[in-house]
Amino acid sequence: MIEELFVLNKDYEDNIKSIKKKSPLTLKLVILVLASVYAIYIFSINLEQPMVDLIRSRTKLLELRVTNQSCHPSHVEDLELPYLHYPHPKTFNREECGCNPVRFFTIISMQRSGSGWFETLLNSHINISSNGEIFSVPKRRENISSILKTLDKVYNLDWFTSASKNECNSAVGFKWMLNQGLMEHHKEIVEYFQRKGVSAIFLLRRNLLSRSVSVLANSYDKHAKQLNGTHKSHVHSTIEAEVLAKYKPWINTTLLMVELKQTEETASKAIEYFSNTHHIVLYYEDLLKNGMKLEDVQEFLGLPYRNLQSRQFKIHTAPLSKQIENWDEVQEALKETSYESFLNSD
Ligand SMILES: *[C@@H]1O[C@H](CO)[C@@H](O)[C@H](O)[C@H]1NC(C)=O
Ligand SMILES: *[C@@H]1O[C@H](CO)[C@@H](O)[C@H](O)[C@H]1NC(C)=O
Ligand SMILES: *[C@@H]1O[C@H](CO)[C@@H](O)[C@H](O)[C@H]1NC(C)=O
Ligand SMILES: *[C@@H]1O[C@H](CO)[C@@H](O)[C@H](O)[C@H]1NC(C)=O
Ligand SMILES: CC(=O)N[C@H]1CO[C@H](CO)[C@@H](O)[C@@H]1O
Repeated sequence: MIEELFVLNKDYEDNIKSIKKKSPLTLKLVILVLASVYAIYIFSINLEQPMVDLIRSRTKLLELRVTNQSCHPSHVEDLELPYLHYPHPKTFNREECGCNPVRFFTIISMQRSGSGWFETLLNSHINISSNGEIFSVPKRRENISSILKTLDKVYNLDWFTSASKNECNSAVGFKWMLNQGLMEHHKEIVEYFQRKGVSAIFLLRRNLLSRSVSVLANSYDKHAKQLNGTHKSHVHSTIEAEVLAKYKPWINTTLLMVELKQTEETASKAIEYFSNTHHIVLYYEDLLKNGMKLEDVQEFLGLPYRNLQSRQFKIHTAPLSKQIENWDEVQEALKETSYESFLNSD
């Protein structure tokens, strides 16, 4: 805005038309604000204090409107407006990107469902910051007020992780596991998402038996530390993946049936809770098989399309029959149940 006024003085005749075309409202509002400020200056000498306060607050309102007016994006449908934000971070200035709209998102997922990999893909986009599993720290999810305070900080771009981007961020979020306070406080969280225009990205796994294998293998490695004495949940080479995939868990089939049912129910309950928010449901298997799915995600977030990349490698690549110690038993247990299809697909 300052720049525009400067140009106006320098070369009034040439520029006035284009500026008027670009932002006639902004100009009018600037003049209004200036007039109001002047009015306060004149009247504050003889006016009662409440009146001055009223005029001051009016001026303030106008100023705010001017700020937002100047950030009104072009080429955007009205339907999208609730999802476009112009944060004013406390910790830095968004500078030249101050008027680039920012979308807020949350990846809602479960452990061992590909969300770590998915996040590295998103973070390879120059305009996306996905800040990791923020609510893995119990203190931040202790009660709803600490949850909302954390969300406010993330969406105001004041949350710093290795994934934080610069002032030209245009989508900011993090990943949230279903067992990290999301289900307990779903009412308030859904209300927050609706009020603030947060988009939910569900990332789930179709084959819950594969997920169980991954959960067991990951929990085994926590103690076994197979990669030269360090535990890794994600790997960056095929060699590392092969080492971790060598372990074949033995599965307690009684527990397995209970767990599959619980996992399935929790996931569908979560989708139901968030059904009235702006959301998309993705499956890990589909993302692996179909690169186009990543275009859907970027479109959902309203971002310019980019080829997203991750340096992570999938750990379990062999058929399930080769990954489970007591395969015959597991096969027997799932036969003729609604989970039978898990045996045949990856
Ligand atoms: C994405 O980031 C680049 C570089 O920081 C910036 O020039 C561009 O305007 C940003 N795009 C959007 C849509 O915010
Ligand atoms: C919520 O938890 C925070 C700690 O994260 C604590 O400081 C605060 O007092 C708690 N608030 C309520 C209302 O329980
Ligand atoms: C373990 O360490 C050895 C020696 O430093 C190295 O050659 C090997 O590649 C490492 N293995 C893995 C799986 O990281
Ligand atoms: C499987 O888990 C159930 C339930 O915890 C337990 O009762 C049973 O003993 C376990 N089976 C084996 C073979 O460990
Ligand atoms: C609707 C909207 O974006 N309002 C914002 C206008 O700008 C002020 C700060 O200048 C924000 O606080 C509002 O949220």
